[in-house]
Amino acid sequence: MTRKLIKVFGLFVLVVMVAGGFNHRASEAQDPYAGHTAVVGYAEIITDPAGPEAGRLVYLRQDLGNKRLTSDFVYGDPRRMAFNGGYPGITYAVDSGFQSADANLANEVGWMRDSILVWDAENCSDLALQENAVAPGSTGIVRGAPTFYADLTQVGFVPLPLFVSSPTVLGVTYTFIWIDGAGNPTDIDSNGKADAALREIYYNDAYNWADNGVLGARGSGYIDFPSVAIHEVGHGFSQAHFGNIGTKDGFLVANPDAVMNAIYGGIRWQLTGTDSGGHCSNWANWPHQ
Ligand SMILES: [Ca+2]
Ligand SMILES: [Ca+2]
Repeated sequence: MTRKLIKVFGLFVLVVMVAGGFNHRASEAQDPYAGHTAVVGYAEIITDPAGPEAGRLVYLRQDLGNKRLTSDFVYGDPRRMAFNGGYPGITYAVDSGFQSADANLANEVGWMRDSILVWDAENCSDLALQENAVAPGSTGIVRGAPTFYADLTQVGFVPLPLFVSSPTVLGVTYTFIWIDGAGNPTDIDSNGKADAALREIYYNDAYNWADNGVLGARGSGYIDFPSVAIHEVGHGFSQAHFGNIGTKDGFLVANPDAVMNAIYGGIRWQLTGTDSGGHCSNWANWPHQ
């Protein structure tokens, strides 16, 4: 089987695994959202700059009616509030059950939390965040877990089929969107974006990870975990990749440098101006009703 076929098969498996069983939990017979279902819409990937490609966006539901897959959370979305504890803002969770054994990665659970706080510290926005508990070792919705825990969950170092089919992928953020009973993405707040249901973040343990702020220069053989976690959480907060990709000294490079570059650029624990700008454009008006 060619690598391309393996990749396609891997995505097919993911779609099959999430099909059915994740319906909006209608609380009353007249619920206008009865029949709405959360389905995986796309995956955003950050890659090793020594690999053959820059990070990319993989559409998993491109067959849907209006093909509008750019998505964002809706403040006070009753479909999210039915599973996130009744919280109108964004809830997040950190699963401590899938940790890497890499010797130079000492505090991955702490960094999964801190990567959230890096974005929340931006003064232009108030994300109205709340942390929800998640059972350690919960499988994750992408892999067929029966329960939603939060709007944004970092599941951890899980050997996904994606990491086997695309071995230069460092991390991935899956976005689930709501579809109605006819299979079309919904836009209940009429902002032109499909309504996000939840997001999940996974990391590829095939790489050698570090979090001491020293190891992790591009091409060093180590990947700095905080830098990748902050990048993935950027996707978790609806931010897209940014920066032009070129080649220099045998590596893919991005310009201008930003946390949200599609390729790993070494240790980067602070947001750049472009990262902040993208974040503020998404969230300055949140909560918006
Ligand atoms: Ca919308
Ligand atoms: Ca590893």
